[in-house]
Amino acid sequence: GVLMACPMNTYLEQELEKRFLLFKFWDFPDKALFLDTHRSTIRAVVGNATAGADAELIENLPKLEIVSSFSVGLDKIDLAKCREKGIRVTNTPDVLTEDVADLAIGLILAVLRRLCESDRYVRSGKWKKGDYKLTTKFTGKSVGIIGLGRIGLAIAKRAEAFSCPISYYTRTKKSDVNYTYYPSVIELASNCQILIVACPLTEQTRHIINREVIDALGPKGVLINIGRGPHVDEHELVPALVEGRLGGAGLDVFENEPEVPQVLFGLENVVLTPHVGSGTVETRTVMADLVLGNLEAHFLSKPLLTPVV
Ligand code: 8YV
Repeated sequence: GVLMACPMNTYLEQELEKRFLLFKFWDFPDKALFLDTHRSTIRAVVGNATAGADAELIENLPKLEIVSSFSVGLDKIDLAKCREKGIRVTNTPDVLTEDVADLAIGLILAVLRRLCESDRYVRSGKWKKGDYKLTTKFTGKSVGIIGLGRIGLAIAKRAEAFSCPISYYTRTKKSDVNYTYYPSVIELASNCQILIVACPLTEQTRHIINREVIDALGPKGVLINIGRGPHVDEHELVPALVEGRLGGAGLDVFENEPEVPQVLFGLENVVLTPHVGSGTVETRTVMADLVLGNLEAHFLSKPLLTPVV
């Protein structure tokens, strides 16, 4: 049996149903009863950025062999517990890199060139009456990236095409890139106009965007988050945007998504998207095939396609 942790993709769900005895966790409101009944049947969990396999679920599934995540991010999986118990873990790296990087650039352009506000301006008929405000140029702006993994590098490559000087923060300096390195997020934020969060969510990166970083980015600075909501301390971000202490933000992820702070809905210096970085038909299909391929490889005792643990 395979347990799907939450709804994620219809094609994946259908294909899992064809191959396995599929349990959809959300079909069972009484989780304890469900686990009592099916604990010895479930050998795999399919999770994503919303729900994965925490210590409690793992402890409740004694026959669990593999957690296959429909995401590159692994923050919803207790990796230490999986290692300890010999449970394999896979994710979906590489296949979504370009879409996420594309969205990061899209959010920058949407915030600086006020694309969403402009669209509302035309639709509402205000153009006929009006006096449209000028926007802000993207080409040549300095871009700072937190996390220079696959996604960070893909964003850098795109920003280079916009003639942007690139700088970055990672725990250790990269020897194979020519971008400017800053050993702290504060220094990075002080030296760039657009700051992009593109690192994994860990204990060390939770609230990596705090009051100090927001102040360092400043009233002309723009924050882009295509990582995870908890990278940003929203209790600091929201008032900074309201008071104009931060110039703007393009946010694809939120601390308590799908809950989004209501105050943001009234701000024109903010562009909000519903965690859709990898959300194209093309990419989600390849991600689903990767989840299926990993499960198939595991159950045939073949090498996993994208193993993490
Ligand atoms: C997905 C993601 O949104 O890959 C990740 O880490 O956040 C996303 O690609 C999500 O897991 C899809 O359900």
